Formats: sequence, structure tokens, C-alpha cells
Amino acid sequence: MLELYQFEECPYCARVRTKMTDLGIDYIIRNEPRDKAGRERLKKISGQSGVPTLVDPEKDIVIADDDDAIIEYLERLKR
Ligand SMILES: N[C@@H](CCC(=O)N[C@@H](CS)C(=O)NCC(=O)O)C(=O)O
Repeated sequence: MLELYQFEECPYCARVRTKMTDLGIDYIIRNEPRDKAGRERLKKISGQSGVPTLVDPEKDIVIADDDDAIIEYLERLKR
């Protein structure tokens, strides 16, 4: 299942959440702290601390810190 690293108040993350809902995609939310210094888990899996970050474990794909690229990826999945 897709995993979205995010925090609730992040507007870029909200855009991605809305798109996933619109496309009917189930996913796991990985809630990260608002303070990027505390995003150790995210740093470990993606080498950076920006959100939103999408992980597709089945395809071994990480799209880091780019809402436009994540949305493009989601739209391609549903085509
Ligand atoms: N270019 C990114 C911007 C996302 C962004 O600015 N995210 C903020 C939270 S709203 C963040 O985590 N920034 C990481 C940082 O400050 O290093 C995108 O298009 O999604």
C-alpha cells in the first residue's frame, strides 16, 4: 500500500490527500512532526526531510518533497 509522509497543516500534503481521495486510492498516513528537525524516520527512508513524500513499497519508489510529482504519479497509476 502507498505511504504518505506528511503533517496535517501542510498545504502541499493536503493537496496530495485530496487527490488520493478523489482517485479512490487507499493509503497509509505516516504523520511527521511539523518541526523538520524531528523527522528522523522520514530522513532514514528518503534521505531528506521534506513533506509530502510518497513511498510505493511495491515498486520501490520514493517521491520526495514534491506535491506536483506525487500527483502526476498518482494520476498515472489510475490511467
Ligand atoms: N516543493 C514542495 C514544497 C513542500 C513544502 O514546502 N513542505 C514543507 C511543509 S508545508 C516542508 O516540509 N518543508 C521541508 C523543509 O522545510 O525542509 C512541494 O511541492 O511539495
